[in-house]
Amino acid sequence: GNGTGTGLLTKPETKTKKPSMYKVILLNDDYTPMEFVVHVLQRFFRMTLEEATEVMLQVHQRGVGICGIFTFEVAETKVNQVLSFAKQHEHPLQCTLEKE
Ligand code: TYC
Repeated sequence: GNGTGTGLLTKPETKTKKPSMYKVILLNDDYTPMEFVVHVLQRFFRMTLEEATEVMLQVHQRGVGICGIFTFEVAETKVNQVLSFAKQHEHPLQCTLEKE
């Protein structure tokens, strides 16, 4: 149908399906420097300094924060990039996926 509810016969739509979306969640800890978290948010989530600072403070104050919402493959890649980068710099920063 064409979604107008007229009851007119229309060509069936091509079967498309919205992909499930996943939140990338950043977790607070007591050791990772605030500036490092801000840098991670700018580098991997393309945030401005202002946006990154806001998300970092949210995580610092509330324990968790959302970095962004992506398809599974992109979200999984972002999580791996953050964990790898944190490990390289010997920070315990944790990051995970959550189905929306
Ligand atoms: N709580 C950390 C500190 O006081 C800062 C921090 C913020 C760490 C966000 C992790 O995801 C995080 N240095």
